[in-house]
Amino acid sequence: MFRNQVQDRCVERIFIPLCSAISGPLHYRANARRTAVIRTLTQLCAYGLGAMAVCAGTVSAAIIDVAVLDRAGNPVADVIVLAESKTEEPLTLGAGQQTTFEMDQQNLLFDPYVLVVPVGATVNFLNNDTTAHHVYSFSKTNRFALPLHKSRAPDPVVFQSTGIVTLGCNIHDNMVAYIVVAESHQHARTDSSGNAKLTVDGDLDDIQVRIWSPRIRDKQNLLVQDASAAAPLRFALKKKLKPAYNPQPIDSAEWEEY
Ligand SMILES: [Cu+2]
Repeated sequence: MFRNQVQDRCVERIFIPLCSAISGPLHYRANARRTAVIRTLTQLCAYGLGAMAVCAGTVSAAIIDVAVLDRAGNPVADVIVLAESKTEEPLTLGAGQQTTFEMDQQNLLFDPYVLVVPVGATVNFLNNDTTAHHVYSFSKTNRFALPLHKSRAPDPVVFQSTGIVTLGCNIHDNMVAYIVVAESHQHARTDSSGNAKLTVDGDLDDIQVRIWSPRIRDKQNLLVQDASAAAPLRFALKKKLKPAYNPQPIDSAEWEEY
């Protein structure tokens, strides 16, 4: 359970009734003053309980350092780093986290090339080209097609299963992009130095870290390590990377009759 949820539930179920009972007999004439006292007491109690919970290890947030290197020892940028549950209970989406995203189409390209969303997220497919696109996914877990759309926006897509979704367009073979459907909001991306900081909520013993990139050819078991905040996780890839994404934007006016 996340810290804010713990605090909110305790405030609602325990401290507000408790503090009301305490402050009631004080016979404050001014209701406003009594309300202020209750508010202060509940806030102090909630923060105290949150700190106690963290100290007791029932909730925690840790930063996991991750480094990804190619087979020559060079850093690999733009690798997606995901936290995954090792138990049957999947990680949960933290309160207030983003659940609606956009995948744009412009200059006959998808933008972004790689989009990471939590499972259950809604993705709106935009079209900023003057031509129509026909987006599809043949991915096992999230199969869909968005028939020709130009000025009319297609229905949003809700991604119900974790996994990698490969997007294509039936009209423009060059168009490709990926949607990584993650267990939760807990993910990061390596920078130009091949490093990422992954913030993880929960018990690290129950969490593993997975890396993914469309460039990586290594076997899946080499791409997962147990979470650890004690030392950086170092992923040393063994197979040659696929070429880096190097899109060639095309003026969609050339395709306007479609
Ligand atoms: Cu297209």
